[in-house]
Amino acid sequence: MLTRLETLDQLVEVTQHRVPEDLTRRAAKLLARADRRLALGEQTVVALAGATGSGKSSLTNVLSRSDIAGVGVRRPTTSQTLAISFGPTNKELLDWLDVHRRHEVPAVTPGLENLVLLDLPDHDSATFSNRDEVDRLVQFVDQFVWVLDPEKYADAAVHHRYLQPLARHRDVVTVVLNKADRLSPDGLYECMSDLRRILKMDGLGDVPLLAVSAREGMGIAELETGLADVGVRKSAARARLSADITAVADEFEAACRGEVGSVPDCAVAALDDALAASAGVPEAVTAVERSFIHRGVLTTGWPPVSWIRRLRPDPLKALLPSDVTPGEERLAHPGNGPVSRARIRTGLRALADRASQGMAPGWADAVGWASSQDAEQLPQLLERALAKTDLGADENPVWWRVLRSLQWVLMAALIVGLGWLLLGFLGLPPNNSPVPWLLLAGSIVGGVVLGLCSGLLVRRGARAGARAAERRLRQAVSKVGAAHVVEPVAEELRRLREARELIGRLRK
Ligand SMILES: Nc1nc2c(ncn2[C@@H]2O[C@H](COP(=O)(O)OP(=O)(O)O)[C@@H](O)[C@H]2O)c(=O)[nH]1
Ligand SMILES: [Mg+2]
Repeated sequence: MLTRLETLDQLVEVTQHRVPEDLTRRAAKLLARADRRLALGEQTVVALAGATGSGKSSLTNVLSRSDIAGVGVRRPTTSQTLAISFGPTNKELLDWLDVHRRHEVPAVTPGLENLVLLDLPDHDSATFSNRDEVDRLVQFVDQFVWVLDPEKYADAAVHHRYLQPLARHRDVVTVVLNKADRLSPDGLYECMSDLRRILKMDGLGDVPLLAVSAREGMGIAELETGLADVGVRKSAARARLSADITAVADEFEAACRGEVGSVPDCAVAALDDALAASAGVPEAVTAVERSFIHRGVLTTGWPPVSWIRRLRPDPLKALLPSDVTPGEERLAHPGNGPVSRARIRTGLRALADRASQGMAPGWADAVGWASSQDAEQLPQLLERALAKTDLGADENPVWWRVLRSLQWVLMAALIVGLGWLLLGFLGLPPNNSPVPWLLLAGSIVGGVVLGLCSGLLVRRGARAGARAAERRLRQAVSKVGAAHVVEPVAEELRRLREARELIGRLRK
């Protein structure tokens, strides 16, 4: 019992804000009630309940060998609950039950001394306070004896309002058909079969059902032995609370339904795509490629042409300044615009929807909150993560330098050839050697061809460099997504799994 209460306690905590508030509140109330009830001793509180005139007070008198309970001929007489203790009065218990009409009688049957019998007010009474009293006490008693009579045993109101809700407590319910003396043996048989049928429909098919007569004494000994047994077992209070726990666990089960998997990989990949797009990764990758080409051509191209590129800025420098201090706001960044924020929100919602498919609404909402708890900071977090990512833009490959040296050798040849020709034009020394022309033509053709070839190589290298940068950028995005979106969602799924495990333990 204690472990079940502890389990319920954990369940209330784990499911708080994820199941209807009313359920949390009732479960917490049940825990408080159980603590209190268990502290109040092992006496069993048995309530005689039923419609006005069914004979509750008469049965109370018969069982207590007294005439303490007022018996009404036509009008209901019980307006206040009466407690009969078959042993020393447990004052705290009756105080807790808030029952003030108290009597003590000796126990004639062994076992009865552990019993407190409550004669409940009539529930179909015109006085509303009586109905409230029944509704109140129904929550507190350990064992119910529902008294029906041949005239009104099938009364739909009684079955609907009281007996059907008690189905979850069938372990602590006994039904008696009083006034059996009024029926012929055949009539009684018929009535009992019919009643059994109705009880089955109420979900109380297997509760003990007795035919008794308070007036003639029929079935009373059997009822008394049954009650004494309950008293001896001293377990009715626990059984009642246990049934309450099972009932509330059923409600938790409904409120925590749904498959609990993990966050699907494809949903994570889709989220990463959305985050990457919102943070401008594709643009950055293009910029890396362009910057690569820019620097490559600048370094390895034919010098007379490639120097023009110096006039253009490096495409990457414009997009991602390398010195980003934490917390720095850059309004112009694509990650902060409304479009990219909308992209983030859509991505988060898609992930939450995938992860919470088939879940009860409270949990689906919780998954939604978990996915978007850091949504506001995501643009900055992504920006910071991307700013720290190495784009490979600082290291120029060695072969660029080799090609550059070659280009300069060719340039040197060009200059030598030009100088030579210039001297020839000035006529110093007279010469008509073809060597300067060869030098000139060779260095120009060689430089241009080499420039074109290295341009091709640079472009191919640029694509590879861009791919590597993209990999690193997406890794950085993925890390932010994992820490600020996927992990909180996974935490929620773990919580639901834990809740379902606890519910499973309670319903076992
Ligand atoms: N014939 C017969 N009448 C009974 C029996 N039990 C109670 N009554 C009568 O039914 C009426 C209502 O009884 P009461 O005990 O006041 O019912 P309560 O309203 O449920 O407390 C009274 O007139 C009783 O005499 C019984 O077993 N047989
Ligand atoms: Mg009465």
